[in-house]
Amino acid sequence: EAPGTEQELTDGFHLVIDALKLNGINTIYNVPGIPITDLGRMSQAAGIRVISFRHEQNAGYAAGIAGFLTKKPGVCLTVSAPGFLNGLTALAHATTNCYPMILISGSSEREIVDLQQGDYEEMDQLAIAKPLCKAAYRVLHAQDIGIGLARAIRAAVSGRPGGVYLDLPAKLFGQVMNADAGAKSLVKVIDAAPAQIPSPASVKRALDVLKSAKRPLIILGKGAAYAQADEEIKSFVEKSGVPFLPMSMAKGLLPDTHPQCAGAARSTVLKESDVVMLIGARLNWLLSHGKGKTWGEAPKKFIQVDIEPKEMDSNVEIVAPVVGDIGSAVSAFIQAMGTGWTAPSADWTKAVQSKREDNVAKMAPKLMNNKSPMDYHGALGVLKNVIKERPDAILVNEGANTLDLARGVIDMYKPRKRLDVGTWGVMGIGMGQAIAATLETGHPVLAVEGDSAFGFSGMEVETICRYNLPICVVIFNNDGIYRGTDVNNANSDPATTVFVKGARYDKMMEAFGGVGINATSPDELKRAVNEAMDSGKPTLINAVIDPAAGSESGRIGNLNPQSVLKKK
Ligand code: OXT
Ligand code: ADP
Ligand code: MG
Repeated sequence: EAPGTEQELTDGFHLVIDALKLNGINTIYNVPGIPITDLGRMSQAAGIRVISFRHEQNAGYAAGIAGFLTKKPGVCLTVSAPGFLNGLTALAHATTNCYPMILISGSSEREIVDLQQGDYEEMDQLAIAKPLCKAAYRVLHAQDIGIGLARAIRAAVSGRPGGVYLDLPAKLFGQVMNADAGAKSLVKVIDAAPAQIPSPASVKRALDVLKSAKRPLIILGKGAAYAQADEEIKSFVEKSGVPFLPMSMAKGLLPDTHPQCAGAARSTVLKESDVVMLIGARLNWLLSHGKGKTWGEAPKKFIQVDIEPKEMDSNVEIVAPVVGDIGSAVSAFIQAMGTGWTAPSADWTKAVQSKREDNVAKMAPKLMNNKSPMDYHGALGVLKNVIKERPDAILVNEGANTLDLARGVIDMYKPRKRLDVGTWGVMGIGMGQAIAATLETGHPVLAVEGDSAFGFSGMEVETICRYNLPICVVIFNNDGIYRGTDVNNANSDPATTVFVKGARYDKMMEAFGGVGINATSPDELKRAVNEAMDSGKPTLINAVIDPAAGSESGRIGNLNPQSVLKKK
């Protein structure tokens, strides 16, 4: 070639980075290694925030919750085979929970993998990912990187959001092509999640059913929180005058202290209501599939608002399906209600309110006890006030008793501030979600963790310290799973549910330069948490809980199969 005519070149590495940036993806959650170490380094150099975790599952949970919080796909980047598999649980979790996420994994060479010749970290990753996510794609040529990422983004966020797998074989990263052609090959996704307007007939049908109710109920699910239609949802609920029940991650869409909130009258409203409008909530196990004892004797009519048509009639008949995005649907409701909407009868709303007041009053004294070692309520009474005083802080919550009791006790005041175990009730989301929550929103995080729950992602306290994040982890340390009091009489091994007694998780935080505190009473806990939340320093508080305080599986002990033969 004559001097001055050499082509400007780009390669797979740069095309992936440029494609991400073009689509506004500015954070990657990853664990480095062959073949993606340089992709991480070069992404960082190019201005993308690259957060390196200690285990891919935690990076994956971070990416999933980032998707939930931002409506953009959270990106997790892993190495081949084992790294990919570590990330896959989180991808399946994102899909199950309808969080948009893209798991990008490096992979080994197709020629060797397909002949099963034993490549480094050989695995047919695309085939394995496929049944566990919404869509799975592989890119083999540098010029297809742009379109590959565009497909992944659109698949993750359009319709019902979910997890997408993008397979990038090692060889792709080094492939070169002309820089101009490379730039032209990139695709900026236009309108990745288009509004889906529900049909006017379905809107009218839904309102007619709601209007006909004597004892209506609105159930808000995490789809409603995801939709970011906060003002519309609040206006609709208030205009309707209907009591609302928030599912756990929908808490705060309207404050738990709102006069129409029926969170503290859950059994009553599920049993007694005659018309139930579901907004972004599925009739899965968390709602007893819409039938049985939980729902009482009286016949019930269900209205359901969801973006996924197949969700309708999944468990029981939906008499008024409204298929569309929640923002559009709720706006259409508000419009169609006009000015003549009549609130439900005071008999109903007063009955709900009085049940709620009873339950709140019953709980109040428990929250003020100052026992040491603490019980759940004594400790949670403190944390309830921490969030009340800092409604912008994000609460991450996992465990069994630690989860179920915190969900009831800690009131939420703003949308998308409560992040928990989701649809699978999975342990291990804690540190990943805490890290992404503060990075994506800029708000501090209070992570309330069972000691078992924490163990699934505990090594990420190093990550929290490394990035100096404003996260306060409170471990409800009751020496084990559900309780620390089980005994094994068969041999000298500890009982299967019990951990090292009196463990000091706070020392883990100190090992990495964070603040570690051991709190044995509500007063000590209060002081420590307030200080942590005010200072923003990475903090871990070992909250010593009475090992006998919990119950088997928290509020869902009924799901444990029973052996008729078990010796008592
Ligand atoms: O109306 P009624 O009278 O019924 O009263 C209700 C409300 O009205 C009322 N309420 C209130 N009263 C007063 N004031 C206020 N503010 C208020 N708010 C509400 O309280 C009651 C109860 O209300 P709630 O909670 O809304 O209602 P209910 O009936 O409980 O709702 C039903 C459900 C199903 C919707 C709800 O229970 C729910 O959301 N549950 C989620 C449960 C869940 O997901 N659990 C996690 C899984 S458990 C288990 O599987 C665990 N594992 C196994 C494992 C897992 N999960 N994952 C992996 C990867 N591997 C293994 C393990 C290992 S948990 C676990 C670790 C546990 O140990 P830890 O040490 O971590 O934790 P500890 O238990 O603390 O030791
Ligand atoms: P929860 O566990 O809080 O009850 P689920 O995860 O079961 O909530 O349900 C969330 C539902 O919300 C899913 O069925 C999903 O299809 C739906 N969804 C998610 N985003 C939207 C949206 N923007 N518009 C309409 N429905 C949505
Ligand atoms: Mg425990």
